[in-house]
Amino acid sequence: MSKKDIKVPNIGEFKDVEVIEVLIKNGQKIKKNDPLITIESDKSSVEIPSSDDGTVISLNVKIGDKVSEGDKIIEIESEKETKETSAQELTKNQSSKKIKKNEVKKGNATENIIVKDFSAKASASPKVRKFARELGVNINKVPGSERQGRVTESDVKLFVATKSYKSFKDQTTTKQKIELEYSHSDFGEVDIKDIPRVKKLSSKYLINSWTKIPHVTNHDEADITELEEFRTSLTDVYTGEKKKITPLAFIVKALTASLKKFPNFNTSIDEIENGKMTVKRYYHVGVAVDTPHGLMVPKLRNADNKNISLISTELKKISQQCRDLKIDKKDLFGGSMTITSLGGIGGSFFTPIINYPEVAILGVGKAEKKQVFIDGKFVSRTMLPLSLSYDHRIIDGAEAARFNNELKENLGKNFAYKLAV
Ligand code: CAO
Repeated sequence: MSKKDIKVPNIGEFKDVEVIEVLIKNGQKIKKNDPLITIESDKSSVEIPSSDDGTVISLNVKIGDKVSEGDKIIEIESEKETKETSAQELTKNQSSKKIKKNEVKKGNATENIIVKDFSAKASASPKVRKFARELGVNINKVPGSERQGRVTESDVKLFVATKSYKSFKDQTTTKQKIELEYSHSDFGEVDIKDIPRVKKLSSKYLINSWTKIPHVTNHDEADITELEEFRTSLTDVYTGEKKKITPLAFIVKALTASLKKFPNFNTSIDEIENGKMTVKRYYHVGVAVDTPHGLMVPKLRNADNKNISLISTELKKISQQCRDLKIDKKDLFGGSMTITSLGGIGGSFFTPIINYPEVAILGVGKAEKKQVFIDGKFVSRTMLPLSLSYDHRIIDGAEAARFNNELKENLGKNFAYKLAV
């Protein structure tokens, strides 16, 4: 047994570049050429493979770190006798498809490093290629979202949507272009900063949603007076201390109950042209989390089968994982419907953008005490602002208003969630 450091080899012009994926864990057995990390420059991304077999005993990089040649990625324990580990050991037999390997010097050790460059020949299934051809799209220009840049049908759709938006924008922003003839710095001092990676990634989903989905937002208010009395009275049975459960856990529960009555809200339309929609039988509620890196939307899986305490615990866990960039990528996909709550920050109504490919999103504002006219007199009630945006292709305004009524019922004084703490 011997210990060995695996370092970043010579990677041409990639210097001080960001780690965007860590593909291995502590304790994991790895083989020579297994991908360890993915790094990304402005133009392309690169997977760094292992130069040896062994078991990972320490992980020296995390997502967001900047690395250059010679930086230690991991330490491994090898069963073999120690051999000199160097970039020169990297072999040419990388099984993964090479997409482009310019930027790598001839005879250099990094020949088998995969450089993904979108101008190179795309990797895609014959079905996806046919689909792109039918839409008149050059598949080699489509950025692939799968590992090693493989292009999926959704990537092609997103590419088309983004292009249509761009040409629409080009046609409609002539005036703005004239204004942009001036540089920002013509008017004073400015700083140029990198747009955070999470924001860059989410922008394509936001544009896709905004340009493809005809959004409508219904606003309403739920009377959560009794819910708030109940929530703030909760104490831990063992310690007697107040339980720290925010209204959001109750809203998740009320939402899943509403989704069960209104299955249209738990659907996705992948292709309106083929006349099909997917009705989900699961209830995975997405929750928008504000992180220093940008907005992320992890899913609370099977929220219908979980009690309020468990939902609250999981909510804290997944939001922290997002903030630490430790969330599994898969946990950001596969949702039923999303809740975006600004209740802890402030504000009442807003117009949330649907988290594509879902068909609805619930915006929640800050609950406030208000004077409400009930049975001929004003009474003080705690009112929660709701902003429900929906895809008008599938959901009609009347159905949305009924959905809000159901939601208000589930958050209201006959709250069934009481049984579910
Ligand atoms: N009305 C009144 N008070 C509320 C409330 C509401 N609707 N929602 C939360 N609060 C209170 C909580 O009870 C908590 O009070 P205490 O400090 O007294 O315990 C406080 O506000 C802070 O709550 P929180 O925001 O930390 O927790 P949460 O469970 O409500 O939210 C999370 C968790 C992850 C959703 C939140 O931290 C967050 O990131 N919010 C922002 C989401 C966002 O950016 N959405 C916009 C997307 S569109 O760009």
